[in-house]
Amino acid sequence: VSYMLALPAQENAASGVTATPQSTLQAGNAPELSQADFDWAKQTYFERCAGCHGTLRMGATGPALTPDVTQPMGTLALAAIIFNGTTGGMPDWGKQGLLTQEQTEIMAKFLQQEPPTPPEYSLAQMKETWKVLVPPAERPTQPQTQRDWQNYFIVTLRDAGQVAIIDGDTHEIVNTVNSGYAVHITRMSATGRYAYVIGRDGKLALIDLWMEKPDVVAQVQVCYDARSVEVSKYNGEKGNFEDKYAIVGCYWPPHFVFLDGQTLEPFKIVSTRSYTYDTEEYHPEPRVASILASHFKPEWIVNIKETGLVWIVDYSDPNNPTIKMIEAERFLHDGGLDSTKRYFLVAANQSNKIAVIDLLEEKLVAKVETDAIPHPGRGANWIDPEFGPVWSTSHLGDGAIVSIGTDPENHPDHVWKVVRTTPLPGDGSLFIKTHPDSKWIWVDMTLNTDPVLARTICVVAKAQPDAVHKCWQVADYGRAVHFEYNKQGTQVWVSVWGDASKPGQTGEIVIYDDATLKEVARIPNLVTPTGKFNVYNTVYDIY
Ligand code: DHE
Repeated sequence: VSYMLALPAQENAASGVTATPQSTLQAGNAPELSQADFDWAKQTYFERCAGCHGTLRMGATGPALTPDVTQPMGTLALAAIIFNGTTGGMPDWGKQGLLTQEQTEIMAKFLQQEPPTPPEYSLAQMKETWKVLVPPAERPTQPQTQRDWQNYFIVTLRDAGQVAIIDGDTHEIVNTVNSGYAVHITRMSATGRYAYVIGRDGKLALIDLWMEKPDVVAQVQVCYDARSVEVSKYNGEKGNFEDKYAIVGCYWPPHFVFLDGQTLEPFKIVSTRSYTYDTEEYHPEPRVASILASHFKPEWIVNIKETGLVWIVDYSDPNNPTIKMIEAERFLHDGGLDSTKRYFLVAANQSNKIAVIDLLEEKLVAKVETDAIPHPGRGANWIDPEFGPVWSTSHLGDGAIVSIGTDPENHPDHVWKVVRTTPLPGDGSLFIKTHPDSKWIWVDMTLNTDPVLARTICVVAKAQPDAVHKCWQVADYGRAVHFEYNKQGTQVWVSVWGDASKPGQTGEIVIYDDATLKEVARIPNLVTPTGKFNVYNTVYDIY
């Protein structure tokens, strides 16, 4: 199955690239490239490289790749990095067999050219893609299923361009629906009734979980490249916004979009092009990283990666939104709430810091130095036997879990400090998870270069958090990635990425009993299962 992302047809015209009649391109000192090679490299860069290096190649998770950087390096040095990867997280595209030697050289030459700028995307274009398949008036007025729909898991089947809706009680697949390409995350509406599924290609699907067989009831594309979606959750003095609005955060174009929560009609676009928080330099591509809904105010916390600002966006008057811009740290990525939901902790991954935002007072309260490249997902909240309430992250660049004190009231000496570092057998961790009722913290090492560690997971005992309690291989192939608890907090689901072309190794979900750590079930034959979002835990931010 191809998981290629296609740039829209008008991209070529708008960038002015293919419109040029000449057959070779050369910018300044860049090596020559035929038009066909340039077009191939442009598309491949967008699909494989832009996520980390930026569409305009200004750098974020990966370093900047603008001609002033790449031309002095030259074709050979660049091609070697593209082929072999680096220990800093650059994948070995050649060794993995995804690019040939010739293709890595074409890419190396392309990187020495000026980056082409993809087109913008207007509300009118969004509306052309907008479809309401089942209008709100024709949807069920109460759940049509005997199943506990609040215990459904929405599971990304990344390379299939689908999500599976799986019953958390019976482990049966209730339905598999087509979604955007390589779905990144799913968030539930405030009541849990709707699931909002965002594809990497900016396609948003709305699934009604009250249907007997949950299915897509509306869809729309709001950008070419996206990673985040969130819903309005507030219900209080300022009104009831439950299930009312959704927001999608885009990588390209750099903007976020407000949509009607019931129909997905897009109605407001806010550009994030602006100035870096520290040097006040214009940035043409500040991408929208994680978005979280406040539980206390009609607000979304929108993290602007390249400028390092956390925007608190008030959605109570969404056509005239007020935005408070909080200076935080550059390269904001993923994050979550503390156990009281008052504080939001977000990784500034390439700065090796966690920024802490007080959502009641709407200000930055701390920047905490961590190990290399923190990558918390939404993190893990638990009570440390010595330091009280903490929030933890694992890291891509270091084999360690770092725990940060989160209790200003009763543990003021430890608050917003790293109170504990728990070593792991390896680096390359993407996700960590726990549940308030669990005695464990679960952690993966998905991107470790050792294939055995990449499919190994570990648990740390909250009662003895100095070292891991136990590590084991989840499968004898592939990589283990991402955890989610069931609604009861008694079982943990782990994904295994496999290879769809190898029988018996397609990919699966492995389910463990949280009390005993014993395997209880496997859901086999899933194509690259990735993020799993339990309805109840996602609505209430339980992690
Ligand atoms: Fe993710 C969360 C961006 C690579 C799986 N990822 C996020 C979020 C962002 C993001 C901004 C937070 C969303 C939110 O909370 O609103 N991810 C990016 C990238 O820019 C990056 C580094 C490169 C890219 O090109 O996309 C990237 N992510 C990956 C992967 O390679 C993963 C493992 C598989 C995939 O689908 O590509 C992956 N990202 C996930 C998952 C989450 C996520 C499963 C949600 C975790 C959670 O529990 O909340």
